[in-house]
Amino acid sequence: MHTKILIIGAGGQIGLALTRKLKAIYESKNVLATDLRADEENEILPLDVLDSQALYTFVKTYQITEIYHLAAILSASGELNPQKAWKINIDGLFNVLEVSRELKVSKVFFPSTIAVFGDHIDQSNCANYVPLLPKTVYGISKVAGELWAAYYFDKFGLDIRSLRYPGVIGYQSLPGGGTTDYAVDIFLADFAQKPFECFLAADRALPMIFMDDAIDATISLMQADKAKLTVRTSYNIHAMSFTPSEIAAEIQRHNPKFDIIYKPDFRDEIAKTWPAIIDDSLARQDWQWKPKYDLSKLVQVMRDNIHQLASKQQ
Ligand code: AKB
Repeated sequence: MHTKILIIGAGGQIGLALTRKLKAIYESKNVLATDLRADEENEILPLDVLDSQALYTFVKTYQITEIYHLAAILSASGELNPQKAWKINIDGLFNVLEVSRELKVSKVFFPSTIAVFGDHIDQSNCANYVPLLPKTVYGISKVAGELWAAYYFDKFGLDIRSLRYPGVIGYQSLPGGGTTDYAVDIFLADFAQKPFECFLAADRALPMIFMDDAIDATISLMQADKAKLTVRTSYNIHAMSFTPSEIAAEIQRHNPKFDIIYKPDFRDEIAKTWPAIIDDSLARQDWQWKPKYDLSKLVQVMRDNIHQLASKQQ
């Protein structure tokens, strides 16, 4: 069957970069990017995932075969508005699941996160299958989403695939509302030659991934042989782990004048409940996941390209 892709939440941090890559692989005419608001510059059409009728009509009209459902409220924003986060993250997913079941969409991608874990796990090596006891609304909604994904696979045969993203760092797009956003903002401060005020504690280690690796992981999982996939909740993927003081030190190797000040706020409380390193051996085994970027390569590529993001801010 001819592949026709719908991306929901294409205007977000991962959505913009993923849309670009999918268009390069499948041709622009076969990739329909949508978000709540239209965006002519990025060829994004308006579609509200909470409007189930509009979603149904869209999928039917364009004979969509694959959906990447990226629209979500992230951890920090979710704590500020729990009801809204629950509504968007859960009702939105349900609409995608139902339309995919009814119209027999062949594959669906649903992003999960390191926020599904709680502070009871081994934070230095968190396995794929551990009790999931998240401390944020975002984390709770993603655990529920993972379980619904597995349910739709078991019950209706819907081929829905998922990754637990670490903090995603890229120069292609701005993040918004996450606890890991500091790791993008730090490069904007370095570029602007300003001291960086960090909302996490100096020694708060978290799993992180460069955008290109995150996009490659997403597409590799979606292209993987269905028979090889053993995880139908969500796959852990790991690339690197660092603290704010470690990334600051790496930036200082390039710019010795770079300065960081620590002012931990409620986001540090969120980060405290997340693992520092996650064990992604199932992803490596089932679909040969392997990241290309470590901390030193990340800092190099971010510093070389951050002007692109800085110009979008103005
Ligand atoms: C967040 O910080 O909320 C996200 C995530 C780790 O899922 N970047």
